Amino acid sequence: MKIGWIGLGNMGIPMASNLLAAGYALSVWNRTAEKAAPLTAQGAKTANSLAQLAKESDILFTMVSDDEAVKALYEGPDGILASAGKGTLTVDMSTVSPDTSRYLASRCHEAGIRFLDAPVSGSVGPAKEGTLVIMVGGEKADYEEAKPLLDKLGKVALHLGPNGAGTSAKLAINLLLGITVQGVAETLLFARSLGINTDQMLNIISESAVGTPLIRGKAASILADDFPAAFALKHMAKDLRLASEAGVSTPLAESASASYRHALENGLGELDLMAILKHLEG
Ligand code: NA7
Repeated sequence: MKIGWIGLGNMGIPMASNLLAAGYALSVWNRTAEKAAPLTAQGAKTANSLAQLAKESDILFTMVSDDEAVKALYEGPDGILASAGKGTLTVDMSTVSPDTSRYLASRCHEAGIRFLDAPVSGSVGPAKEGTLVIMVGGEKADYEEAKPLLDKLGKVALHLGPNGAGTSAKLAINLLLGITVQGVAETLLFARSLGINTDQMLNIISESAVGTPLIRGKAASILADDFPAAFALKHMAKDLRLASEAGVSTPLAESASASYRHALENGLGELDLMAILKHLEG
């Protein structure tokens, strides 16, 4: 089975690396070709073009920024729809709107190409450890075919229903993530205003019923006032925007969405989403 991987950003690199480490042969392609270097050092082949990779792969993973990026890969003149052979199984692991997943699935099906939406919960740490939570929409048989590979990327890979079900679940879990991180930031600033220092407050949160691995995992970053992207704030702003487009009443998420959007406008998009704290500090 020939495996192709497209998208070598913060998430794509460690994920593709895990497939290589598991012994799978992999060919990769990224818009910015230099980013493939750590993977070629690990034994990956690089494709000369997106079209070549799409043509040669039996299973083709995409892990890129957003709806526009995924559509560009599929619909471009030398893209996946134009180049992949009939029966190719494509697995889009990017976080995009459920409408985009369903649209691309239907374009793929018209072309005789198979399509799974399989976005992940978990940032760079779980991507490196292979402990992501993978949410899959599409045909059950296609899911079962992809599952041995997905199991190398995540601790769980769940089939949730037809195309769009994976991306729907992803927007739901990130709605909770966005609200939680905004809530932690507000809590710390509230406590600070009342004279409780951040170190003490983080300790209290960690020991309390609302202490979670997420919050404990952000503590060092918060205390150092240093926010390298485990999950970039720009992606959280995107996910809450996509959630709001679903037309469901989510008052807290809408408020958090405005907050992340303003932080993005203030130039914090490339930092970790926890940098929402910097934004709220003003
Ligand atoms: P990053 O680190 O921002 O990486 C984004 C990747 O997407 C990177 O490989 C980009 O290529 C690629 N990209 C972006 N736009 C395009 C277009 N138009 N065409 C082709 N490739 C593109 O994101 P993460 O790895 O953190 O996240 C990936 C997804 O997981 C995202 O949906 C998150 O919400 C969750 P580049 O290297 O810039 O050439």
